[in-house]
Amino acid sequence: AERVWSPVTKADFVVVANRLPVDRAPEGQGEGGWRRSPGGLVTALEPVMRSVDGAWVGWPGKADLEVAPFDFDGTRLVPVTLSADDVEQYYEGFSNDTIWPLYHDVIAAPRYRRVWWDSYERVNRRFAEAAARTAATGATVWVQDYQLQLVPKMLREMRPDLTIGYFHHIPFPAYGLYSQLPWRRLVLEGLLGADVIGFQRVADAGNFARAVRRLFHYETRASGIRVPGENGTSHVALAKAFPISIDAEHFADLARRPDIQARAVEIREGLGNPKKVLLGVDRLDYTKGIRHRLKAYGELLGDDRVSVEDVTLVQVASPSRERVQAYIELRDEIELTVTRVNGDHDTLNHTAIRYLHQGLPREEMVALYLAADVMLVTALRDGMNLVAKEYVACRVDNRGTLVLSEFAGAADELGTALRVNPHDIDTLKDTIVRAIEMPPAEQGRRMRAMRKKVLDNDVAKWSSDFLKALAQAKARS
Ligand code: GDG
Repeated sequence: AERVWSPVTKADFVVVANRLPVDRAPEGQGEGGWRRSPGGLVTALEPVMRSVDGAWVGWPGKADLEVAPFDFDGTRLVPVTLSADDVEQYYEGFSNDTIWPLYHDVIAAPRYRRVWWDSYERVNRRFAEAAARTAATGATVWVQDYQLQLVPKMLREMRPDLTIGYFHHIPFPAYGLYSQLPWRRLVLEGLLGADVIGFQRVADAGNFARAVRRLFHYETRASGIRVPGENGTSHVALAKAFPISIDAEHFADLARRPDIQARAVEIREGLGNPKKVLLGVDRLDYTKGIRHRLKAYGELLGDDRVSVEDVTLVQVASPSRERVQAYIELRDEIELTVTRVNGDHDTLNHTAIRYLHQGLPREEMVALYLAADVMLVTALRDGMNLVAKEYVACRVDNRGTLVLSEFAGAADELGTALRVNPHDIDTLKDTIVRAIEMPPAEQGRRMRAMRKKVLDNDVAKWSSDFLKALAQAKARS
């Protein structure tokens, strides 16, 4: 049934995320000029949003865009306006050039700039205020990710009646690195405003709890941290792992579609029918280990351990954060490497690396997963890595080999992948060769075990586990 929202209707369940779940649609398309954005979080929360009186607070994705709250597909969307300066300082600056590199173990050097921090605080407050205006009395609010770490505390102060959850999609670093952050106490205090703080891996929750003990000496018991509040009050913040996942059944359904299977065959033909297709799919990001992967593959060609006649690597690098300097430099390095490897090894009929700096439609991604004999996930640090789980979900034929970095959260669950340390180029090379040569029976044994994991632990289970923990927190207080 259609719910009718009036401007004063308050929501019992509110998601707060950097981005709204919609993008501006091209002229004449979409619902009211908007269309659902393809992101994973949107799909993850869709079933939850459908079942409750939900609202979603977030940025509409374009600077200086002022839009009144509106309804989309049964959800109330509450836009938060960001100026061009906010985008530069809060988003590209503090979120993506300070927190992102610091939390991914300083693979790139974090930049600590006070004006960025000021903007981060200001914008976090704007999100908290929008959430406070939107939430009904006693509502549950679920804050998403590292752009909004200060929101839980701000919101708790504005609205002590709310139950507040926070989920951290990226790693939480060891204290030795975290302690670099000039605002390390303020960020922890921000997060500790939540009743449940969710992380991808047990190790992330551990790093967080250790940072809290070092800086605040709060009492911790099991996963619970007692956080003192105003005048003698306190609350317990639960810091725990809730590994995120995908809509595995949806991916498997796509992979069973005859047109998509035909497309997979066509892709292989287009590549000159190599014996083996290797695949990498990543946002173009320095955390993903794309350079290490290209280095290993290039050396294998140079050593004559693989031949371009037999093997092709398809690398999809979807454009990302294109105004941040580290990403501009990374793109140049990767494109130089791709050109060099291809220049050295291509023949007129075969290419070593087919490189796409493009976002592809979901169906095309699934066809690629089906076309790939070996999936290379060589992240240097990654909260989870959903690409690894998508590949597994799509292999309804129980074939294919996943090479998976131990530095990706997915490695905790996908124990029968070929695990690798991507910094160790020689072992990475040996592992790629082993994957290329893996007999079908062994592929099947490993893939079946991984498929069971991913199908049993899908994204619906992730959100319901988290929300159950949040409901228990509510019951306790
Ligand atoms: C963050 C954390 C964590 C990529 N290129 C295309 C495309 N994609 C899709 C993939 C996948 C998603 O984007 C990427 O998710 P990942 O998990 O691999 O990585 P991040 O973007 O860094 O996500 C990560 C995640 O949050 C969730 O918590 O796992 O660790 O860094 O779904 O398929 N999709 C399409 N075309 C592309 O070209 N359609």
